Amino acid sequence: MLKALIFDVDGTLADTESTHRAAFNATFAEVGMDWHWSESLYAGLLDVAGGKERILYYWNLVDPLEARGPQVRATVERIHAIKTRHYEALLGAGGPPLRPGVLRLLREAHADGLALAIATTTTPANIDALLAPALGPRWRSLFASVCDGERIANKKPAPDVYLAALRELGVEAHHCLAFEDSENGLRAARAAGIATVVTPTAYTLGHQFGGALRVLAHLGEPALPLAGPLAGSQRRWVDLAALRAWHRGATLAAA
Ligand code: XBP
Ligand code: MG
Repeated sequence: MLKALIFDVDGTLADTESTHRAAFNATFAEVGMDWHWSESLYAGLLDVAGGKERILYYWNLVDPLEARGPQVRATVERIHAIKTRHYEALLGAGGPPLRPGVLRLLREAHADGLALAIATTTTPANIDALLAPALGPRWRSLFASVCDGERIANKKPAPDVYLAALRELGVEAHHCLAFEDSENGLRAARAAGIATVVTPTAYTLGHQFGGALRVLAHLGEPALPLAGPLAGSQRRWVDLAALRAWHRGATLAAA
């Protein structure tokens, strides 16, 4: 029986990585670093989950000697705090909307008594900056669990953040569905034993999604239907009936 839906944030709830990239570049300019992450470079850097880890990874690429200096960790923390401030300011000025079907499914699921959770690699302040405008200041009350990048040691593709969400939900993996946008995210959710629906973004279209329950352009809306009907139905947007049917199929296949 399906008891909970667990959502990734960046790329899944909203297509936020262009805003993250702009925040990183605004930070590098502010602190006087001659780094600039282009779309194509950033798409590759997204293989490294976590903004702090991404900064350190890139630093090792461009200046491995300096990247091993004694102050590097403190400098990365300082840069990342500035980046988070830029990201919050960009979202405050009008960030990307929630992706098609996300708000509708959150509301349908919550009304139907399913538990909702977030399992993300991003910084907690970023979740509020994205969801408060979209869901209101009391957005947190919609979710039984919010597990973010600062609460776990090993980021995606490690399963840690999903295992933490399962523990907080008090639900077993086979009673859940996860929603992700990236290969790392899919791997993390699958490693935690959770059947996963993938909705890639332009940054992750080329990723490998083997083992996904479904890979869809987005979750769809009556006003913004998918290009074709969902497999086995005439519906052109994902609703609870479709999720329950897919979850039943995954459960039978695993039996
Ligand atoms: C995506 C990430 C994050 C963001 C940047 O998280 O990997 O690192 O790219 O945010 P998810 P931070 O897809 O798991 O939501 O700079 O705060 O890490
Ligand atoms: Mg993501």
